[in-house]
Amino acid sequence: MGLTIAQKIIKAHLVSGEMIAGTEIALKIDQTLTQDATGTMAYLEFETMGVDRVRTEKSVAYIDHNTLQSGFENADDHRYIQSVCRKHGIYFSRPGNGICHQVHLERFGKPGKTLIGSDSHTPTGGGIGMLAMGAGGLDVAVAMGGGAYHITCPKMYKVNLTGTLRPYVTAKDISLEILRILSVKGGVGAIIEWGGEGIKNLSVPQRATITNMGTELGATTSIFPSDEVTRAFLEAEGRGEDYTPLASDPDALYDKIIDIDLNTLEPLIACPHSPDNVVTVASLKGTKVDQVCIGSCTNSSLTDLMTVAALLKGKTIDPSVSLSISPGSKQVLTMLSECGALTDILASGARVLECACGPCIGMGFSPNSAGVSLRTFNRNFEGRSGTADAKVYLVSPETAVAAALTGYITDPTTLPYEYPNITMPQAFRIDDSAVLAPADPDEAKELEVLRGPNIKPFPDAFPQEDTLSAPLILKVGDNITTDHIMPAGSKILPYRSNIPHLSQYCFGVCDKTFPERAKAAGKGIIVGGSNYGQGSSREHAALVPLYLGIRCVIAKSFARIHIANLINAGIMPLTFADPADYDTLEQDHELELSDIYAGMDSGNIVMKNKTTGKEITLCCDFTDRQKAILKAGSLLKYTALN
Ligand code: MIC
Ligand code: SF4
Repeated sequence: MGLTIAQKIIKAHLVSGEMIAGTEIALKIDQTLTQDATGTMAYLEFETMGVDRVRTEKSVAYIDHNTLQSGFENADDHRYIQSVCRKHGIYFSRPGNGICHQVHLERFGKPGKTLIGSDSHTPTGGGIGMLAMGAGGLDVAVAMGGGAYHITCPKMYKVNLTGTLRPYVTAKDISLEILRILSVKGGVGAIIEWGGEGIKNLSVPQRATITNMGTELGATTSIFPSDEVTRAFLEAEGRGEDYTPLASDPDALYDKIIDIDLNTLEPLIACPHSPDNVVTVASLKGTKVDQVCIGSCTNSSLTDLMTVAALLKGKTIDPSVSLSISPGSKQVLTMLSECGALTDILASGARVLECACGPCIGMGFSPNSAGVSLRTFNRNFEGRSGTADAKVYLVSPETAVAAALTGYITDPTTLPYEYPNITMPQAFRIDDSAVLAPADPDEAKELEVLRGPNIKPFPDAFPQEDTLSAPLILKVGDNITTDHIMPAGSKILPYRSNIPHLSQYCFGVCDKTFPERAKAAGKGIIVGGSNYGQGSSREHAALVPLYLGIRCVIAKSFARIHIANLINAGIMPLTFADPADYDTLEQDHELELSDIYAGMDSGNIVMKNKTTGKEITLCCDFTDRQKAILKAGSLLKYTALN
């Protein structure tokens, strides 16, 4: 039987397990990346493992999230990460050099290799045929130490593209279309391979927009073949030698096949507050817009921003709209500047921000009260922009410009301007001076790691006991994101290495009393709906509840990275045997789970609701390794024991 692209890479990296969907496999990891908001914790975890030098082919630390530096915290964390990198063999991409996924694609990604990153949008690397996956910081730390990455072997989905995109219809619209078809849960447990003759006309930056946003489907990752388009990109980056061709076998089997006809695709828009809440731009025509933000790891490539500049050239934005543009990397910004496109952008009235995540993670540029903000980003979760009642819509750069120019949601295909068909350059401008190499091993031994006062110890691990008696502290609904559990934004993000401080904001979007109530109870259980923990890879969404005493989360279903983070932190994730039992549970019910060890082996744990007297069967599907992690109390403890 033939293999899919992902299966070929999995086969070449399989350390243990068999390539059977739904079973646990362990993969050798070639490359890792971290960003600063998750990186500080990941490097603290790496340090406790006592490994001198990373054992990957390449590990890179990026500073791109926490760049506001409104106090000493960010700068201290950057200095900590820089010093850890120099000592332990990790490349360090300085603040200002760009967003991790954009820079990694430009300078380091390689077809056929495995990459894990402590950021959920690591699948961006699938745009050049890498098997690139988001992971919790601890999993990345283990991979840096040479350990394998454990995942559930995914199912294989294929999306076939036919036809060609019409002017003003873009790769972002393809991403929104697949979200419309599959929803934010539709990719859970699957890898999505993109193919069909329609991909021939998609450049690597366009492909990377699609694999980046595949994260919002809940997919393990998304991947394109490595073909002549990939070769052209790598050659333009001066890395032709990194090219290897990669394609699926003609008789490869897929669990699902979806066809999308590019000829008939229209500009699309995701409405508040979910990336799969997709309608046509035309259907919202005339909605007043207050703010437009262009950038993020989804849409900040040179081709995206050259298109934006060409559309803005010689025009000024509507006076009622505030427009920000954040280039994805120093390479993008430098090239925009050298060809004069930056001048066109500035002349239009746009505000040019740093090459960083910026508004995407609520680091500045929050909308006005109840403001309508059109963003080229990948997430529009409630409150993420920093303005609680803002209405954030996700769009392509073309639709963003149309709104900035007119002040209203406007279908860009109706603009009276010829479409600027910008193609990728033959050669990018290469300057790696903002990537600092690590010290050589002899010098490294003498180097000191520099720690600031914002770095606080991790919460204690709690080995799973055979009985758990605890109250239900919080009950939430479907599709709870890690932005609900552990919000980010400019006030909170600087404290990613300070769990006690972060804990005051836990679940603030859902219930501001949660931290106080959880702490007072000392031990607690959370109940959630389906797809609990979707979104970010932040392990803080497990570590902070752990600090507040949460020992178990019971949900209808979980998102992939978050369930791994819960287990790594020693919090037991369980599902309902009968989802209707969710309705019988209420906040403050006293719950008791007994014979947990036997239940972990049989797959069923019985929970008694001591308040109502009802018995509820809960399910788990833990591997032996996961059981051992929970019994040890955390992956760190388990790693220390083995
Ligand atoms: C995000 O887009 O939500 C983030 C911020 O990049 C996160 C990482 C984090 O929370 O630090 C992600 O996607 O994993
Ligand atoms: Fe940064 Fe936004 Fe991309 Fe996350 S989604 S890595 S915050 S740009």
